[in-house]
Amino acid sequence: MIAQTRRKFINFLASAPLLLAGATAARAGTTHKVNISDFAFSPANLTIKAGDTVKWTNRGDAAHTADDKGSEWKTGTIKRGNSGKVTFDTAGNFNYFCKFHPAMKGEISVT
Ligand SMILES: [Cu+2]
Repeated sequence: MIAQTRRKFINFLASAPLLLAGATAARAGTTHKVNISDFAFSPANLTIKAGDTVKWTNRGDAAHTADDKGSEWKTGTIKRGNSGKVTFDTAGNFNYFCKFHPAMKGEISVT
């Protein structure tokens, strides 16, 4: 009897990580691509859902960044051929720019 109860408890423990993994997978969002080329973000305006990720890829020669105007997030320097990612967990409107070339601007709307 005791052994049986113990086995049930062990089975419960074994299933817990699977339940957690399932919950995480259900929330996994889409990854949206933004290209950086000719000193511009393309697309410059993007509407995504909370939980989604934006991936910026630098297709040009100069290094760039995507920095939130409100300083809530930034990609760090993205060199030629490299990418930077940000996951947006909450709804909001984010204007961003390149810290090296402030005339480069974009907007992410998280719904
Ligand atoms: Cu730039």
